[in-house]
Amino acid sequence: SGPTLDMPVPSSFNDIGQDWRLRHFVGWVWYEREVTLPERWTQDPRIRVVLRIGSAHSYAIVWVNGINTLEHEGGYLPFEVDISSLVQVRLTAQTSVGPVSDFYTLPVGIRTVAVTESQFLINGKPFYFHGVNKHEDADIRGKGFDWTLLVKDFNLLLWLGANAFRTSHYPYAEEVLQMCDRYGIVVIDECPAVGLVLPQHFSNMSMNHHMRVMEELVRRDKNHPAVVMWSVANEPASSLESAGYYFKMVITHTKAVDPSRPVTFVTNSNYAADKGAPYVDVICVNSYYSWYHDYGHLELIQLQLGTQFENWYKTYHKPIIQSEYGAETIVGFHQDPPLMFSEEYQKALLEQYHLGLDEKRGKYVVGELIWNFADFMTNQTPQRVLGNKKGIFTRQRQPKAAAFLLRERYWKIANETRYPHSAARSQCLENSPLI
Ligand code: BDP
Repeated sequence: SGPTLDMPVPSSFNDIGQDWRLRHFVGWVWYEREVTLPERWTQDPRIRVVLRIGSAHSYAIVWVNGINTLEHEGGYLPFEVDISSLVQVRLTAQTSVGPVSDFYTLPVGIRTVAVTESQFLINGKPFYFHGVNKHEDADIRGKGFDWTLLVKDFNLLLWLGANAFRTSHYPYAEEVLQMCDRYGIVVIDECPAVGLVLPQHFSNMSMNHHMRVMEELVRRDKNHPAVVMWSVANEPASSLESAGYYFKMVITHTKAVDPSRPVTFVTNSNYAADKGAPYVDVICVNSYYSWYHDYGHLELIQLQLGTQFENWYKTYHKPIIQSEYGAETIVGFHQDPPLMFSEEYQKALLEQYHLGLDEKRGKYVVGELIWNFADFMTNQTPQRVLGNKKGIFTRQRQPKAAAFLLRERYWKIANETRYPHSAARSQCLENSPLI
């Protein structure tokens, strides 16, 4: 009928979006839904088809196939209407082009992905990842799938101007990838190989299992155009001798299963010691300068980052993504000059990283993914304050100061690099930095 917003039901449209006009809106809203009925329902005249509304507040007018069908006053309580005649009308229209049987639709997009010495190309054009790492995590819900949370997260990604995320550190629910396809968010799809740190993790048994997992991942996600690269692991002990053969095999196997996409793993090993890096298409490197290393020394970040990038590039001549960087930040902690754990420190650390990234952006650095999109729960350790607090949003999805900094940066990059002539298609897509 026109522009619409994605709106899971039940949920609060006041809370789910980032548009202030909806934050306090009270009044008429239009809710639209397309439903496919089983053929039998529409063909057998003895079957009554009843539309039941659980509740709609407070005055509702219901149209079915464009026909004003029912009005109801008063929220909270259910009401219903017999729509048998309406769905039969629709069937007649559909059968005029042939018999209709039960079906489901699978949207498939077409695009190409390629990697050069210094570029990541989507449809032949250089692409820069400006995005986040995520987790499937929220208060109470934990890892459980939740449409309301998912739509909120996508609204936040659009608000932020992000065009990409990595499914750290495991495959996410399929609905997440469906959303990425629709919203134009690019995905680095990661398998659950996190914590490969002991020599026995690189055994043949482990390797064979790893290959099977990659097959399963590719089989499930290969039809999502949003997926542009596979990540076979996060922060393995890739400097171990046995890691060389291991990653050669796992990466070669993944490429054989899907020859159309680049393959990587995310490293935190030293460039000179990493045995897996020769086999990846893109170097994805995590570093926590001024957090786990030289903590407190923000002034060293640019130097360290520059050295990191140059060392990796001169060794491998492959495009590089800064796949993690960040700082623990307790929302509401303020300190100036900045000290660790304050919102000011997170901002200052990001600023220094961005200066370092901008030095190499457009040369061979092809992306940056902040750690992390939102605070998330972990087991308790002396390094964690009720979980990991490196989110730019809190676990309740409210922005810390750094979120505004990142938003300005991502939209600036999006406006520099977005494809021209991309007309907005609907309200939910209109803000997508990718299309
Ligand atoms: C990185 C890991 C990530 C952690 C992060 C951190 O890849 O899973 O959450 O460190 O310590 O090394 O915050």
